[in-house]
Amino acid sequence: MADLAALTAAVEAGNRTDAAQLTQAAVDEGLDPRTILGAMTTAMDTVGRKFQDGELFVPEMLIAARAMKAGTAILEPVLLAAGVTPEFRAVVGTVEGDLHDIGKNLVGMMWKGGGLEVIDLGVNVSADKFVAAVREHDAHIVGVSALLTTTMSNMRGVVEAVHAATPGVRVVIGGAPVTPEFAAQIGADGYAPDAGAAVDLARGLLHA
Ligand code: B1M
Repeated sequence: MADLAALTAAVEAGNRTDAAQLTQAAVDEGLDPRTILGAMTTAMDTVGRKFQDGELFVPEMLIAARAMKAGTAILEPVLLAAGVTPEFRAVVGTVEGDLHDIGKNLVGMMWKGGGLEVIDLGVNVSADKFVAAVREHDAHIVGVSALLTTTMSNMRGVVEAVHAATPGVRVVIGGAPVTPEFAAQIGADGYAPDAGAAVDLARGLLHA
């Protein structure tokens, strides 16, 4: 019998072999793919919470995301065949001039783990590129990361350009030098201090 509790535990522990096998077993048994995905999302929610609380660190979060990827690789064709697609799409990128991508990648992984479709534009992304990607993918939310005090000022241009070109699309920001006060100052829709909090922030904004 499919063991979804074990699947949740495997993803949380970052065990990708078990995550893949347990996902395959659940698929073979004909379980609703959304239920299987839910078991993995639950694990990533726990990982995000523990990360926020300082109980887990970056490596554990990365291996959990990798285990979830092993499961979703099996699940994706089943979800597609069942006509299940993520309700919301997100565009993420590191702001223009900035090449740091580890935090941005974590946010992207956690958003995927939280059920969003994520389009990752990489690093050194201009405001125009963010806008073009939002239009191309009909995205609902944009996540912008900056690690340098010299590049965080470029976030203002992204917020303004996305809001002007695609009203209603939310822009959230984060990264080591970024503060909630700065986010408010540049008109961003939100700020998250870490990748776990970014999931709660996106959910709150998208379901508002
Ligand atoms: Co650079 N670097 N770096 N660097 N680098 C820092 C950021 C720095 C603090 C080091 C220092 O001086 N102590 C400093 C910035 C100083 C400042 O501006 N205040 C610095 C500098 C100066 C530079 C260069 C200018 C160095 C030089 O060439 N003279 C240069 C800049 C290049 C450029 O970007 N144009 C540079 C280059 C590099 C490397 C390429 C060598 C490498 C990046 C590799 C890569 O990313 N692929 C690198 C690294 C690794 C670092 C440090 C050591 C680590 C950054 C990191 O990945 N942290 C960093 C010092 C440090 O932080 N201790 C440093 C781990 C990561 C998980 O954390 O990205 O903060 P972080 O993400 C967190 C949160 O911030 C948040 O969630 C994550 C955790 O969950 N978060 C978001 C991030 N984005 C978010 C978005 C959100 C929400 C939350 O919503 C969308």
